[in-house]
Amino acid sequence: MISGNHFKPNDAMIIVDVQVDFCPGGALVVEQGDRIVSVINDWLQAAQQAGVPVFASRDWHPREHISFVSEGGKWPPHCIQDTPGAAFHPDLKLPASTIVITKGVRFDHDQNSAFDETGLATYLKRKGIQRVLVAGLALDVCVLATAMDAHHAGFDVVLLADATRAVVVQDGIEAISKLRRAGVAVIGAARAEQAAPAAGQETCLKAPEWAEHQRFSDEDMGCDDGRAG
Ligand code: VGL
Ligand code: ZN
Repeated sequence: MISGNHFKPNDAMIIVDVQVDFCPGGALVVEQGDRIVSVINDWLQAAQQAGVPVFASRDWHPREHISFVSEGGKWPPHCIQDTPGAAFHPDLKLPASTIVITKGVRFDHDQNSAFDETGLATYLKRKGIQRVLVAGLALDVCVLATAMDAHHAGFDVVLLADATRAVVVQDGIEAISKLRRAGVAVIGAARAEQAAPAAGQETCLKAPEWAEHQRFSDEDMGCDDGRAG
């Protein structure tokens, strides 16, 4: 269970691209992408109870977007504006107050990060937000870019490791390493209390369930608890 005391007063949640096309059966499948939905719903419920604002980004490409293989990009066509694949996952329970961030609409470059030319950092600062909790798809692409940009914009950042999955699992593990090295707190749902660790307390994380069959180094996860590596 996730309770309101996992939040601090100036928190916001950023749910990245939990869309049909990134889930099994979609156009750009993230393996187990759908499994994060119930985990995120628990966080969303707790966020609502705590009065924590929720932001949800969506990839929202024009047809023939430059990120598509046909245009010299690296991805199959996905999340095309107003198609069923671009919809949020049907089981995702976004609060009515959710602010949607639409990205990937530009003709000149892709926007992996929810902060890329969206004005989001400006808005969050205006609202006094100091820390963002980030979850969603895909860890190695848009979640990584969003969490990194949030960090560079001066926010404290928490990645919810059980509420994300990668296109390429190994790249997801590298994304976690990179984020940790940058100073992002990485927490698992089972250790949700670490969303608000005591000052100076070392974050120690088990390998998330999705990566348990992979080899984790101590550096990836912060400590060796016997499950990792
Ligand atoms: C994403 C690949 C292409 C993502 C978006 O949301 O992570 N990945 N476009
Ligand atoms: Zn895209």
